[in-house]
Amino acid sequence: MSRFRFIHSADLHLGSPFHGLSVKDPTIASVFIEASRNSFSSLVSTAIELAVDFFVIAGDVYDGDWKDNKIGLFFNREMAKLERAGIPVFLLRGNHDALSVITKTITLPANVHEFPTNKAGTFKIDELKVALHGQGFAERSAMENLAIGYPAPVPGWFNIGVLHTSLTGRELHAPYAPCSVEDLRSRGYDYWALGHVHEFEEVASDPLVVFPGNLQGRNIRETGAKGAVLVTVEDGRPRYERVIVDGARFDAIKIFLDVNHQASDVLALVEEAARSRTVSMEGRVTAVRIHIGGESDLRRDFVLNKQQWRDELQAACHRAHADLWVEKIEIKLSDTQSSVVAPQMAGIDLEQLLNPHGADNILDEVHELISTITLKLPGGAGASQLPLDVSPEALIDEARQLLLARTGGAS
Ligand SMILES: [Mn+2]
Repeated sequence: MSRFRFIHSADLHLGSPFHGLSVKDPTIASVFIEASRNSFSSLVSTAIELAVDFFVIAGDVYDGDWKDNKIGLFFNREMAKLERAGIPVFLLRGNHDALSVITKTITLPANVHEFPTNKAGTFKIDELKVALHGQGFAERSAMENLAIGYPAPVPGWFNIGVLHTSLTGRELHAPYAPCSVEDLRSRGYDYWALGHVHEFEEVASDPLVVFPGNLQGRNIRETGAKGAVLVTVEDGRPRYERVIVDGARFDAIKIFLDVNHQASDVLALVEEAARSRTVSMEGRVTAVRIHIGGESDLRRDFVLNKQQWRDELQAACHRAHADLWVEKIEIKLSDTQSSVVAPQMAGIDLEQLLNPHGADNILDEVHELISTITLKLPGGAGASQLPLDVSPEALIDEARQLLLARTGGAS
């Protein structure tokens, strides 16, 4: 009986800028900032402990070009640990670390084998009778179907396709190297090691087509447990298990209010929801976004006493678990009918004045201002890439609601 094991990982996004967490405690913020490196180190340690036969990385090792060599030095150090343990690495470039994107280099150890970017290439591990086929990205954007250009399988060997792709389209992910599961199947391989999509997904079972997801959630859109997969191949048949290596987590809590809920009920509801998260946290520091929806006269109070509510909701989370931190609070409440009173202020119809449809020129001005500022930033980042936590629309709406609440009106 032949048996071997390998790690399939993707989307390390080393050097990814961290934003979106407004937790004031610097120790907590640093847990999240360090997490992407720590998760990769943890995966490398696991691979060495398990003495896997090889290690696959299906793209996006780096989030983008390096500011300096620090991130390259970190990656080299981890690769060298694998080299000393006798574990070869098969590396593919994705859209974030395409050949044209990464301009700096650090010489990697000899155990690291990089797939070509001009055409599909094959690496063979003779003693295991394993062939790995892959083509990395030359440019940030790869609009052609790369999979159909992959070579025929090596007969009688275990063939692995390594590809960075969005397949036929995945929500929140740019459409790169588009292809169908049928295209993959047509290659006749035994396992497809995909990358790009940050959610873990078993796309197909025959043959196995897997997105391992990223190693560490980077923002509120990347919730839940994160890691790679450990693939065990016995007599040519692969099976996998997830290897969870994240060091910090994102989660969301949703509560709905009705007219009968008082302020104390809100705290109790959030605390109860927070308690239900303590198992899935698995001991990780967790940043949680709290969504409050429904119909309630507390809406104005949330607007007027924002900081006090934030602190109370944080306290409710801490009553459930010491490592549960409020990432952000989203209030989507509507007033009850009885409380709607039009604001009157010296004959000015404030509500009309601050009408959301009248805010269009304010929005235009804000966008213009942001573009002017971004052009002056180093690197000349486009305004669309500005790492704002909230959209200008949301900021304007918040200001509007605050004004209306202060003057006693509804919005
Ligand atoms: Mn990608």
